Amino acid sequence: MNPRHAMSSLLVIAGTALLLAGCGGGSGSASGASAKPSGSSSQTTSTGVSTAVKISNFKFSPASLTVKQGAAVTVTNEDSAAHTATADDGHSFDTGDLSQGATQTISVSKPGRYLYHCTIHPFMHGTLVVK
Ligand SMILES: [Cu+2]
Repeated sequence: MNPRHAMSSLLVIAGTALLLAGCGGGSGSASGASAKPSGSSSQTTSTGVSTAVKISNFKFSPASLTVKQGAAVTVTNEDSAAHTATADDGHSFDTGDLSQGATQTISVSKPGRYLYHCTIHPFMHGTLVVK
């Protein structure tokens, strides 16, 4: 193998690297995206903030719940009758029919004030505020 040949290809590589670095201009910290291996670190919210809605006696409790955007809200039906928690707008979230003791998790990523109801008992209303 010709050593000069090897050297020149090294130079080419170095030159390319310089060009790439030169193009970055200014804020060169963009490449700091760390690819963490997904796994073990499932974060549990230990802040004691309630992100659960219970349905009992044909009422949502609490009637109004404020959560952070994307937070998981657990809806549990404690009545013997089936209920749903369905966004009034018809698409933001819907637990579907929850039979007694059934639980469904919903989450809303867009901030806003969401009114919801039970499709089986339209007089049941609740509010979910997403911040
Ligand atoms: Cu209901």
